Amino acid sequence: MSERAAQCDLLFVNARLATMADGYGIVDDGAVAVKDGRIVWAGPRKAAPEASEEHDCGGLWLTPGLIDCHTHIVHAGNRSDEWEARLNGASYEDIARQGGGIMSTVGATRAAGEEELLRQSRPRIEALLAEGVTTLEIKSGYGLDLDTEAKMLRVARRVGEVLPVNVATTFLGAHALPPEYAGRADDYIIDVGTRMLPALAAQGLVDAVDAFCERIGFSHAQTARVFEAARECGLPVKLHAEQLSDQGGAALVAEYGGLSADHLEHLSAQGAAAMARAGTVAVLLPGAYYFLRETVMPPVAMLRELGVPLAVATDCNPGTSPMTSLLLAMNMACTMWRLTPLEALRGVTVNAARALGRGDIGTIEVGKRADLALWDIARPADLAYAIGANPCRLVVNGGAPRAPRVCAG
Ligand code: DI6
Ligand code: FE
Repeated sequence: MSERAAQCDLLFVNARLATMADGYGIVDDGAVAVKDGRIVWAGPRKAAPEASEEHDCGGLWLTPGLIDCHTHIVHAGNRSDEWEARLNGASYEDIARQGGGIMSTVGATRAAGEEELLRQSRPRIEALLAEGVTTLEIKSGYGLDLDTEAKMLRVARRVGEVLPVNVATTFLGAHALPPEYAGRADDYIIDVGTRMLPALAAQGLVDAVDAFCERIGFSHAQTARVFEAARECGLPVKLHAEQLSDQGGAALVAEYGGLSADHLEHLSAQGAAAMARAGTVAVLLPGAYYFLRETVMPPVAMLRELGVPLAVATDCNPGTSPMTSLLLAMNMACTMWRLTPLEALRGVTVNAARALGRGDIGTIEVGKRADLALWDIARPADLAYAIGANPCRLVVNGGAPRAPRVCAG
């Protein structure tokens, strides 16, 4: 073995690379060298180092592993019954009176044990993993009490242990007002900030803090209190902002140096400018827009012009985006909102990494984690182009290759 051979343990060869380092970052006959789970070299095959082991990619396209940077994928129960009732003419009020809506998911999630919560969430997560997802953000927010929020976050951490995926957890205690606090939203926010968040953070369960700033959620002032509490815990913030109305949430999260402002259909020019100044990522969630049959689009052209990084995610949740395909989210963002296929792919790789504050993933570059996906496609635009296709042929997590489907049966 030559000295160079010792430089890497595994070399992916005969791949067309979309490194996403700059634009698509295409390398036609490329190779990627991996050592100890990290990328130690990437470039044209003819200049590649030697390795103890080679993996022939058969001329397929290799991209960074995909990143779903906004999900509520850990939850119990299902709301297709409400959805069917609404399509048969029932009103939201009828459904709410029968204990439906977000509170039905809260009830089911509170009632489920940890194993059961994992069992119900697992097929949804496996669907994402089959499409080349290697990092997944998971929010709490269907517990709305300390024990259940902790349970959701523990299950989220366990997902990262039992399945081949990196998990980033987000505490979303300020998602909705629990029935125990009816008429006392300020008291609930105090509980979220002074008791729940510090306790969960002390257990290492929280990577970031989120809130739902909306007329039907929490006010600008209440959201600011949650962000103050996050700052005291040394945790980064993100926000469900401007989904249904303009509450000035994007400017608020930008003021706190937030990682991302998500949804943004009703974003103002001032909000967008504040995000641009702060480097806050715009996370676009086409699944919720589609499922709610919204008509006001996020101001993509304005965000693009201001240089705000765009990310795309599933928002997987039982009420407004029962979606477990990140490739479909890419297609929807292009079709409905005119993102380019390049923007869509950057939105689930390099910019999604940024929305999670993760500098170690999202591109194929030296020093990054060896999280990769191999695709049987003609060109990278195919990932956003095809509806319902899954051209993923191999996934690599921290240097370890696996089949796209992880389901044991
Ligand atoms: N915005 C939404 O669209 C979802 N949460 C949020 O903050 C709704 C979640 C649900 O209905 O279960
Ligand atoms: Fe959401």
